[in-house]
Amino acid sequence: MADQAIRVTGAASALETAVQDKNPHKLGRLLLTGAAGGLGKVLRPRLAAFADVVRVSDLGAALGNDAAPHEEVVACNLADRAAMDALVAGCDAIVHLGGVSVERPFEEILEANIKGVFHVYEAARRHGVKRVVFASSNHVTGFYRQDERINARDLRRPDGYYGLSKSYGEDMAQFNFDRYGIETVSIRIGWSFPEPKDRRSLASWLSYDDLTELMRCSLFTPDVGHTVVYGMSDNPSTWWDNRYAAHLGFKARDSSDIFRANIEAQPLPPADDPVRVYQGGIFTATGPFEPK
Ligand code: NAI
Ligand code: 15L
Repeated sequence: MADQAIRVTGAASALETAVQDKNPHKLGRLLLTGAAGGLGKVLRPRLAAFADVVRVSDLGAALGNDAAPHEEVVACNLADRAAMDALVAGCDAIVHLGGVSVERPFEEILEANIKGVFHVYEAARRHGVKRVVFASSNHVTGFYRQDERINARDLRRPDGYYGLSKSYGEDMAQFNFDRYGIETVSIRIGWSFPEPKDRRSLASWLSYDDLTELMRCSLFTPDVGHTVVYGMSDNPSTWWDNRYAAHLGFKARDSSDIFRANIEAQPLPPADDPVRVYQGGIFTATGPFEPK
C-alpha cells in the first residue's frame, strides 16, 4: 500500500525511464494542446520520454514563455483556423487536451471544443499527421446510471454541451480515420486529479502515472483505427468495461482503493442526488444557461 501511495504522488522519472525502455521508436515532434491546464502541466515533462521535441500550446496568457530544452512553446487559440494550421505543421502526432473542460454555455464550447477539434483534424489532414490522442470524457456517457456497466460500443448519452462536444470529437476521429486514415485513440477520461474527492471519483479515478502509461499505449500501439478507451485506474469498483480497447495493452498500476476508507467516511448524498445516481454526476444537472 505504501508503495502504491508513493507511485501515485511521486516524480515521473522512474516511469519515464521505464516508458522509454519499452519505446525504442521515439516520435520526432509531438504537439500537446492544453499544455497550461491541469493535465497539460502534468504531462509536459513526461512527454519528453515519447518525443525528441514537444511543441506545447495553449492560450498565450495561460502558457507563458518558459520552455524546457525539449520543448517549443507556441501560443495558439484553438478557434483560430489559420493559427492551428501553422501550429500542427511539422508535427508527427498530436495529444489534444485543449478546450473548455467543464459544462459551460454552448457558445464557449462551440469555439474551443467544436471548432477546436475540427481545426485539429483539418490541420492533421493537411500536414500528414497520422496519430491523434483525443482527451474525450466520461461525460459522453454521463446519463448512464451508476448501477450500470457500459462499454465503448454502448449508445452515447452525453450529459450536456460539454459532453456533446466530446461526442462530436469522437465522431470527428472516426470520420477522419474512415476518410483519411488518421488514427485516434479517444480517451474518455474519468477523474484525473491527484486523488479522488468523493464516491463518484473513487470509481472514475485515473492516476497521473496511469494517464501517462495510457498516453504511451495510445501513441505507440500500431493499427488503432479509432479506439475508444475509458481512462481509469484499477479501481475497486467501476462502471466501465474496456474490452474493446484491449489491443492497447494498457494495464493500470494504481488503484483508488488506498483512498476508499477516507472517502467512505463522507456522508452519503441523498438517494436522488445526481452525484449519486448518474455516472456524469452534477454535470447532468448543470444549466440550462439562459442568454444574458
Ligand atoms: P483544464 O481546464 O485544466 O485545461 C484545459 C486547457 O485548455 C486550459 O489550459 C485552457 O487554457 C486551454 N484552452 C481552453 N480554451 C482554449 C482555446 N480556445 N484555445 C487554446 N487553449 C484553450 O483541463 P484538464 O483537467 O487539464 O483536462 C485536459 C483535457 O482532458 C480537457 O480536454 C478535458 O476536457 C479532458 N478531461 C479531463 C478530465 C480530468 O479529470 N482532468 C476528465 C475528463 C476529460
Ligand atoms: C471532466 O470531463 C472534467 O474535465 C473534469 O474536470 C472533471 O469534472 C471530470 O470530468 C468529472 O467527471 O468529474
